[in-house]
Amino acid sequence: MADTEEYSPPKVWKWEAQDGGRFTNINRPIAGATHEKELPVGEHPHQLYSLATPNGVKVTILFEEILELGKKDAEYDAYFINIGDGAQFGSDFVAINPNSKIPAMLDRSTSPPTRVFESGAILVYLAEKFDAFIPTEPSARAECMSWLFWQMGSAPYLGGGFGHFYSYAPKKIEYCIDRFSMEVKRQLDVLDQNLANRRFLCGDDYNISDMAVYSWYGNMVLNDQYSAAEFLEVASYKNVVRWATEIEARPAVARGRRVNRAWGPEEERVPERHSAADFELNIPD
Ligand SMILES: N[C@@H](CCC(=O)N[C@@H](CS)C(=O)NCC(=O)O)C(=O)O
Repeated sequence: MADTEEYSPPKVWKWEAQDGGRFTNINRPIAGATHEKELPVGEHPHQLYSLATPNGVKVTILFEEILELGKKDAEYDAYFINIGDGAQFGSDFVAINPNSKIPAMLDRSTSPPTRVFESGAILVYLAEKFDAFIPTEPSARAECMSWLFWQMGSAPYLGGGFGHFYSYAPKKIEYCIDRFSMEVKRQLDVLDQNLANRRFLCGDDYNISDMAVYSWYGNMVLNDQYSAAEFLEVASYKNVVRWATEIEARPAVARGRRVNRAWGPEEERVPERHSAADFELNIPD
């Protein structure tokens, strides 16, 4: 990769071997499947193909929250998609998500089965299907959608921008780190000010927007995402920390965070989830 200071873009960008850091081997400028690959299918109505990243866990948290309400029709099989190995470019996966990113879901309780991709769309689909964690009154629903879409639009600055340049890029580029630190701190302040007078993002009730925003920004302030807690002084966003701590203590959230996780302490991992019993096989202390 050329030095930022010296790099002068050619007239036409070419796809050449690049030193893109951690994701170099899977980055491609074209869409579509790279290989034929059948996906496994379990016995439940919902088949989830995912990974315990922030975009993945917001969906498994919602599944676990709905199941916690006793809605057994929300049962799901969650399969591990190894994006480091390029599993998101397999033919069956691409048929569910042409964008080749986790999470991707197939609802086999409809005929024909319904595919859903984009984590925000999956949250809305499931919340509407099970009439849970989504307000029905139009103003409350608008507020919920606003915060949900805020997350979908904002988190790429946190992950793809800040996280990439602070943690993953092959070298530290001050301009990029400054630009995205500024934006992420502004976003944390947006949340902090909103939560100053609200228990949850939309007021008194916990909903899918909390699950989505918690998975990114809650994880950031509580679990040192990108090892940047000190750098971004995340503890200073006290309302965000208080809100995230309350959400993280929910049993369904604790379970959802473990699904499709194949890293971290062995006993917390649940790489595949097919029933509640999968959590008991690895009970954390
Ligand atoms: N906007 C998408 C983003 C999904 C996304 O970026 N997923 C990442 C993991 S968190 C992924 O699958 N990356 C694989 C790749 O880029 O090839 C969503 O919210 O579902």
